[in-house]
Amino acid sequence: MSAFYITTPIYYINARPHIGHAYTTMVADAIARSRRLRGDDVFFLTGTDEHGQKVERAAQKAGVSTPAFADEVSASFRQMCADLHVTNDDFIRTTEPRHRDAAQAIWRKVAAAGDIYKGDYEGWYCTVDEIFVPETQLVDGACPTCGSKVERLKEESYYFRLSKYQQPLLDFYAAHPDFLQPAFRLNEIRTFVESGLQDLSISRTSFQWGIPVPDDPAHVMYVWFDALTNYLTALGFPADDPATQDRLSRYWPTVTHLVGKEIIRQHAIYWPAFLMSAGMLPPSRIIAHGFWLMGGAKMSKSFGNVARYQEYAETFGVDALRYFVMREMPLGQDANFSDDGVLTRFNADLANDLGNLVSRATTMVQRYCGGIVPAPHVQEALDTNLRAAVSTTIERVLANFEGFQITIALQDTWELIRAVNKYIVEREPWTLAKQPDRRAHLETTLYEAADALRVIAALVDPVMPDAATRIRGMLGVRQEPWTGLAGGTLVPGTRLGTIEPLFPRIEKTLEELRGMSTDTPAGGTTDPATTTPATPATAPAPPAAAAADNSRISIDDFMKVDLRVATVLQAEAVPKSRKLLKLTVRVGADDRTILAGIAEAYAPEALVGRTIVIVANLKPAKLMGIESNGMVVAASGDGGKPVLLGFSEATESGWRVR
Ligand code: ME8
Repeated sequence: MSAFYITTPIYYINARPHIGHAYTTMVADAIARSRRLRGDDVFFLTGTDEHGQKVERAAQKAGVSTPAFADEVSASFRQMCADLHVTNDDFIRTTEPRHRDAAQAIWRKVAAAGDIYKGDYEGWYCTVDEIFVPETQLVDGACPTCGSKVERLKEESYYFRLSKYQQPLLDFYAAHPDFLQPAFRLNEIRTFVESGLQDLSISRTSFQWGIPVPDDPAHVMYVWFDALTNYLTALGFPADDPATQDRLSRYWPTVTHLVGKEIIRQHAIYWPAFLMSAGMLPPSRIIAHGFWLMGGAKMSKSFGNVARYQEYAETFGVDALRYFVMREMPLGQDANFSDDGVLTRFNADLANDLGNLVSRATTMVQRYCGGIVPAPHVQEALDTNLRAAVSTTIERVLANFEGFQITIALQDTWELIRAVNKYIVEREPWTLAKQPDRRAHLETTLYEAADALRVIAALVDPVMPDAATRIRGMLGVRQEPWTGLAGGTLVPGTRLGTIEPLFPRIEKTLEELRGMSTDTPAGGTTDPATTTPATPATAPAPPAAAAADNSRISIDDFMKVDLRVATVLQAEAVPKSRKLLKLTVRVGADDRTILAGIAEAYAPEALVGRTIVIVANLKPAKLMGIESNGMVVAASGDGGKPVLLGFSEATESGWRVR
């Protein structure tokens, strides 16, 4: 049994989980499940990264002690795992004593190697990403990664001799071309390392919420030094009893770190260098995935445009959410998260393709064979082709899971689902059932369809474990390992279980479904400190949890929002939308279309000629198939109707509002 260790990043606890965190965790879960199905000895780790200044500040803001704050938010990530049927074997918190011991032990090893020295740090620091930003990389004085304002730091600091590891890292990359996937990421990292590495500040003295540096408690460790060690803590490091040694050598360095692309540097440069210094081997694999975007921007708590997983899981089901994210985002690429996208995939792929197949295959065995799987009798081209498609799909899906290409594995599976549906349509069992002399064909068809469905259930199992279990329940079969998975092994005579609809089609529009405006992301929250590109003027007030994330913004941040006086030229209702109006507005010399969620408060004709205020520099967003170029600004109380901004003195269209 080969050992397979997979990790997610440990998540910061300055905000509650959103779809981005849920995504990485669900993908890691699907990979872990697929490896268990293959018979591997899997260890799957996730957890929370709890130290650092921003957590200290977030707790202060929430008016609770830092440990109490950490307990509460960490629990919400643990809950996320349970909610999303994630099968992690451990959940690590960096505030646990086992982790403090591990981080301090690594520090001691690195110090013993002569790679830590004391100096003074002066420079820029991004508290949101917890990274030091060289002056040359600042973008308009802000962090190049998240756009937040950086802080000037001047303090005594311990340094790690990262520069010493430039060549060893390059040698390591050369010897391990699969170390970082997708491959182009390794090229980027190589180029970065080749351009020269500076020593890294790895301690702070200006706050207390961290792991004390061994023998110098005035310093706490830089959060990344602390955080990266978690991957070893969970294996029992630094204990050196035989059982822990055994565990360590079993799972390390054969680990797969699944991370978002923004933290590749920490994982592909710092982490291997720390380990090399400590006399340990670098991790064997890093898989970097892309970002979920919403309204064109990265979904992120610091941008305030986050979708919460709970609402999607509630509305569509956990399996449908798991399916959507894994089907929609190919490894390494960015993808757009939209309500429309989820609903479309639900109805097309789950209700139509898979749901129909399950319903047809099982009800026909019920109807024509008394609920007992018949034996296959004939082997015509149609049947052998289907069997061949089943075998090829098994091979492809297993290989794609092994290569972490879950999206492609799902595409392969759906090709098979469609092929089985086509096979049923071509054979027309409902016609065969009326022709007693064609009973052999009828039974063969029903057998082959049910057998292929059994295989399909096995192939979707890592992504949609509940659906797989339910399909198996209907077919009257048990979960089977992927080793030995093959077509034609369904035992004739198997008695079907109770048939139930798998993914009933959702006929309602999203608006009807959830009593919401379709232009509001289902789980979207607004953050008054930031602009939410796709959020209409009538967005709900942020929930308390999101409010705790807000930080005050600088005048520079505010000035990024281009508010302008505009005149409404035309206004009309948007078909099928309760809340939206389509406005044509003039902003200076420019006419543009804007969708506004104000239909419940204003009749279109009452708006024509009116002077309003718009956000002019929002990225365009498509709502109900119409591109909106900007956002109308309105005031609204809790649950109240929006009230458009206007002026009591004369203004001109195009004037800036600030
Ligand atoms: O970076 N799209 O924690 P974090 C896809 N504590 N994935 C996303 C995402 C998005 N829009 N937003 C977040 C940290 N993620 C550190 C990690 S590891 C030793 C320390 C996911 O709370 C993605 O996996 O900011 C990303 O890398 C991670 O959440 C960042 O979580």
